[in-house]
Amino acid sequence: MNHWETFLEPYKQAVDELKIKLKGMRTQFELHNSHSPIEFVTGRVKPIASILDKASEKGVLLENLATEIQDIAGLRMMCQFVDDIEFVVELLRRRKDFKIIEEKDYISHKKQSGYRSYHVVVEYPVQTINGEKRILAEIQIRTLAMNFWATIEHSLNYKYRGQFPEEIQNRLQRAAEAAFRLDEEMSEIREEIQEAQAFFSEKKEDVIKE
Ligand code: 0O2
Repeated sequence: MNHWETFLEPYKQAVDELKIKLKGMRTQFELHNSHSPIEFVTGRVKPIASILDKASEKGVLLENLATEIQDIAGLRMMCQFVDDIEFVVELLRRRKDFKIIEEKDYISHKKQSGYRSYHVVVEYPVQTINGEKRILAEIQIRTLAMNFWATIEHSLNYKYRGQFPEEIQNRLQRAAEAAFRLDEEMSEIREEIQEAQAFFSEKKEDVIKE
């Protein structure tokens, strides 16, 4: 095993374990036939090149990566409605299997770019053959609309390396506004959407029973 593989192994384990645990939350809501505030969960270990880019941008020394780069292990939880986000964060706060060390609310305080999301940085204990290793992981909680915008902006950012042409910049700002309004509109008709979804899942169960 080379140095990077050894360094990243506990992060990989943490992402795998957390993905199962966070997806388990969704399954529990489904079993109780209640609206799941969690639509889907994804996770990844940051690629080495991105770790190095971020370290050099922030002036972080290689020996300080584990403490200074908080999102080497990254999880995302997508919700249908903005109000679901606070509920999910509260569920995370109540858990006993990790410790929240920081929360960043980019929903009440959106970033200059237009980015909106709620970030929770946790300290997660990974059990290794050499004992327990506590590592940092970042859980991003966002709506489907916020995720759509962030995914597109992220790929454009990769293409333009942060130096967007003015027209693209303006369009991204307008798209961020549109995503914000979409979330607002969906919240307004939340009750109707949930009734329709409950009706649909009952119908599906009837078909399975038949
Ligand atoms: P990737 O490829 O997703 O891993 P800080 O030191 O706290 O000010 P830091 O460490 O960048 O800053 O933390 P922050 O602000 O919580 O952002 C970490 C991650 O949030 C980013 O990781 C992105 O995933 C996401 N993010 C933050 N701002 C934006 C944005 O303007 N647009 C998009 N699309 N995503 C954003 P990375 O390493 O940048 O990228």
